[in-house]
Amino acid sequence: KGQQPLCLWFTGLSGAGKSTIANLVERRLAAQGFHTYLLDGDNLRHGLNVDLGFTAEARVENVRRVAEVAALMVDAGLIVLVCVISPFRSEREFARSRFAEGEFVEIFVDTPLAECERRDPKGLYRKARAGEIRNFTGIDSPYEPPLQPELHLHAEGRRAEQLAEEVLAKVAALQTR
Ligand code: GGZ
Repeated sequence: KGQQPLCLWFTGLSGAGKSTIANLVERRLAAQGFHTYLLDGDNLRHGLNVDLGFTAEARVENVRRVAEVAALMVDAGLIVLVCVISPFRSEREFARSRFAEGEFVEIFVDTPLAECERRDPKGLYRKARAGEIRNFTGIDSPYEPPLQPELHLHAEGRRAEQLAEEVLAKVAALQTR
């Protein structure tokens, strides 16, 4: 049986939970027999995007490359999960433009900055506050929240498993159309 290829585009602040949720979703989809691939911004920055930093220009290029790679993978029939902050609306709209109608699913992992900062899993917020890191999203670099995402995950106080269920329900709905 065929699968409806999709790009599940997770956007949100550093520490919002994008990768955690996407990993849970991917595991569940794989267990259901779907062919998937997870593109994680943080990992891609060690390879494909190793030449890019965090200026606005670099982020634009980062998101452009990730979108193009995701589009190739969707073309190959995969369900691609993309985790990048992708802070600018215009770049997310560019990403959307690379896919056919209905193939691009923008998922806003909406965790308030205060909560991301409390978690601070890599100590990056602390460094940004201390001025040791410049251009940190939410501190001294902007994040433009999606206005009409396909899925808005109100993530504060909810478990990642629960949020993954919401994504899986969306994917299931899109498979039966
Ligand atoms: C934001 C930064 C920065 C700055 C390093 N701003 O939570 P993480 O650590 O593991 O993932 C973040 C990752 C962001 O890369 P993206 O490719 O997703 O960003 S973008 O879409 O804006 O191009 C974070 C870490 O890199 N990181 N410095 N200054 N996040």
